Parts: sequence; structure tokens; C-alpha cells
Amino acid sequence: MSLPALTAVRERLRIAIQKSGRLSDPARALLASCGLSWRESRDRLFCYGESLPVDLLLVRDDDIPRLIADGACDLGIVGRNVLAEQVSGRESSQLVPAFREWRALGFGACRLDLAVPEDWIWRDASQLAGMRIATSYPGLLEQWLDTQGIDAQIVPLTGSVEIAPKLGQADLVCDLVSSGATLAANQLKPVLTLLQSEAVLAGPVKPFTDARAELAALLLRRMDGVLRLKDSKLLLFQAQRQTLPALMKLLPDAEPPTVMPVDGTDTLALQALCHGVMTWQRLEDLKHAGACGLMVLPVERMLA
Ligand code: PRT
Ligand code: ZN
Repeated sequence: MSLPALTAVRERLRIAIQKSGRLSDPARALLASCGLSWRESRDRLFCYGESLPVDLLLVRDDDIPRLIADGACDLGIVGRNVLAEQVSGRESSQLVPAFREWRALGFGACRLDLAVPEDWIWRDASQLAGMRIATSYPGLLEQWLDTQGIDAQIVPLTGSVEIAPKLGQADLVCDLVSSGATLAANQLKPVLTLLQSEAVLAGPVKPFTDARAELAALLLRRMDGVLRLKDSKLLLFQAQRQTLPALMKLLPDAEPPTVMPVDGTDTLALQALCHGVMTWQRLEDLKHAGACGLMVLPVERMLA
């Protein structure tokens, strides 16, 4: 299937996601849970939206901000680290960025950390003066060094950043970390966080003025609904009327519950939408405080 011409895009929304990599499956899953479905093309670079006029473009994550800036796609799902690095690049060349973060999406969490050799005794950032720092995020690192007033040398690398100190290319690194296992395997330890990152929905700075405005608003509403319900569960239980205040104290993350009397007794049947994680411990605490017949049900969709 050939890519529809840009002029045809105005009636349809085009969202870029990572073709393959850490964010690709969760991005697809999120869009699918917003009710989107697609017809895959043979080259698997473009998927035609079937349930809504919303198409997918499958690309490298680093290309997403520029595709939005160029108008080749309308929205994108990308790491905040990639977006922020490209914003910093545009700012330093005095260009106003054409894209920005629209929503944090709650997956792909990681940090952009400074990490030093394990045998360093770390005191504070002033130790970085005159050091060589290897990174794939030169823009963000430069911004941070400027705000700290530190004069250090940035060694830009596109990959294998963690090995740079061992190879003598740098004294320390500034790199993405999630579990920290890669740093540890390279005898490095994290000492400072420059950016907390996760996958975000990126979009243009200027609002859409055609049919895409309504499509983007619809998608955002659905996305907000899905994100809000991420850890939410419907809790059903019965309790004596007098235990209710103590039980509600154990449910600070619950919406006001629906309460129904059971056959003219003092027993109440309750249902409450809870937004926090419903662990076994929480259920046991509720039981201890007087709840019985506790049931936890998944919530798939909600339209307020
Ligand atoms: O091919 P393409 O360019 O699209 O993909 P990519 O190789 O550039 O990106 P990919 O798939 O590796 O990562 C995509 C996004 O996932 C990143 O931009 C981040 O927003 C996010 N993310 C989350 C991570 C990590 N966690 C992560 N751990 N990206 C990279 N890493 C690296 C980290 O730098 C380290 O080298 O994974 C390694 C293992 O990390 P530890 O700390 O768990 O050992
Ligand atoms: Zn990439």
C-alpha cells in the first residue's frame, strides 16, 4: 500500500509510533484500547485506520519529533527523553520547537542519569568540572551543565555509551537507566538524575484547525479514560452500616460508593470504583474492618 499524499492527511489523523523497540507494543496496545484498529500494509510501515480515520506510521523513535515538525504526521508516541533532546537541539539553534508533550502515558519509564565509575567517591556536581562525559543526549546534558555553571567536555556517542569509560573515551556517562543492571555490569554507579522519562504523546504546538482537531480531541478523551482506569478496579462488598466510616478510611482512592440496603436489615451492599492498586493486603484490611463478600472486578471502559 502506498502512503497517501500529505494533502489527503487533513481528513485523517496520522500517528507515528516506534516500528520495533521498547515502546512499540505498549503504544499499539494503548491505541487499541482506545478503540483503534488498522489494516497492516505489506511493507509494515503504514497501517490504514479501519475503525476511525486514524492511521499509523511505523518509524524509528528518533524520527518522530521531526515528522511532527514537518507535518508528515500529526501525533507521535515517543520517549520524553527523545522529545526533550530534540527540543533542546531546536532551542540552541534559536528555532522555536514545533512539537511538545501532550500527555504522559505511564509506560516506558526510565531516567537520564549521570553515572560515574564505582570507585569514585561522589560528593557533588562540582566534581564534574573538566571531566569528559559520554552521552547520546548532548543537548540535555549541555543545558544541565549550563544551569549548574559547570565546564565539562561532552563526548557525543550514538550507542554503547556505558562502555566509554572502560575504553578511555570518557571519564563518566550520561545515559538512560531503568533497572540499573547495565550500569552495574560496566562498574558504573548512578549519582544524579537529569530527567525522569516515560513514553509521551507528542503533538504540534499549534492546534489543528481542520477535521483533525475533532479526531485528536476524541482520541485524547479516550486516552484519558484508559489512563485513568489503568490501576482502577470495581470493588463490591457487604458491610454493617456502623462499620462504613472505618471502611471508607481504608479506601481513600475510591470514588463515592453506591450504597444499597439489603432487605431492610442493617447490612449494606456497596460498590466503589477504586483508582489505586487493590492488593491482597488491602482486601485483608477491609475484611478485618468489617467488609465481607469482597469482590474485585476489572474495569475496561468508562464514559463519565
Ligand atoms: O530503533 P529505534 O531508534 O526506534 O529504537 P532505539 O533503540 O533508539 O530505542 P529503544 O527501543 O531501545 O528505546 C525506546 C525508548 O524506550 C527510549 O527512548 C526510552 O524512552 C525508553 N526506555 C525505557 C529505555 C529504557 N527504558 C532503557 N533501559 N531506553 C533505553 N534503555 C537502555 C538503557 O540505556 C541501557 O543501555 O537499556 C539498557 C538497559 O537498561 P537497564 O538500566 O535496565 O540495564
Ligand atoms: Zn532510537
